[in-house]
Amino acid sequence: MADAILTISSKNYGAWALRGWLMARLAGLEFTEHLIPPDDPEMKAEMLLLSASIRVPALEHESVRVWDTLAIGEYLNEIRPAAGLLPAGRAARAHCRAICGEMHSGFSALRSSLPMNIKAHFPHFKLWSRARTDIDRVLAIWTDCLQTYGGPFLFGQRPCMADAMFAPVVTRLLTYDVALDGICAAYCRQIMALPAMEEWVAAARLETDEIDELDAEF
Ligand SMILES: N[C@@H](CCC(=O)N[C@@H](CS)C(=O)NCC(=O)O)C(=O)O
Repeated sequence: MADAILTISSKNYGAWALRGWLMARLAGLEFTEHLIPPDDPEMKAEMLLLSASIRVPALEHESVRVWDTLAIGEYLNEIRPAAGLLPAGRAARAHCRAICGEMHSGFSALRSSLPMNIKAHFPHFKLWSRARTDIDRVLAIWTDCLQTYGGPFLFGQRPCMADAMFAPVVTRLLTYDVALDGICAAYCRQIMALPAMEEWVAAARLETDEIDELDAEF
C-alpha cells in the first residue's frame, strides 16, 4: 500500500499534473495515482474535496494535504531530502527557486497559445510574438543553468524540481515543432529520456479523451 495519493488530471493535457507527478517520482515517493478525467462532470465536486483550489495536482501524504505544484515540490523536498529535489548549495537553491517561481507565475503567452498536448504534433507552427518572447526567456534560463552547473540537467547531474517545472515546456516545444539550438535540443532529449517521462508519455498516448479547443491549431 503506497503511503501517498496524488490526484492528477489528463496525462495528455495536464501540464501542472505532469509537474507534480514528476516531482513525486523524482523524490522517490511511493504513491497511488488518482486520475480525474478533465471532462468528468463530477470533477469539480470531487476535486474540491481534495484540493481547496479546485485544481490539481493535489497530494495527500500521512494526513497532510498539499495542493499547488510549488508547495508540493517543497513538501516533497522536506520528506525526501536525499532525493535532491532542490540543489545542495544555498546559491543554487535560490537560483532553482527563482526559476521555478518564474515558471509558476509567468510565461502566460506560451502557456495559453501552446497548450500541452503530448499526442499532437503541429509542424511549422506559427508562433505569436509574445509566445516567442516567452520561449526565448525559457531557452535563456536553460542555457544559463546548463552552462553554470554543467548539465545534463538544469542543476547538474540529477534532475530536480526545476526540471520538473519545465518538463511540460519541453513537450510543448516538441509538439509545436519549435527550432532549438544544440544545447537546448540536447536538454529536451535528456528530459524526454527520463524513465518517468517515458512512462508519462506512453500513458498520455493511450488516453482517449479529447479537448477540441486544445487540439485545434491557433
Ligand atoms: N497554480 C496551480 C495550477 C494548477 C492547475 O491549473 N491545474 C489544472 C490541471 S493541470 C487544473 O486543475 N485545472 C482544472 C480547472 O482549471 O478547473 C499549481 O501550481 O498547481
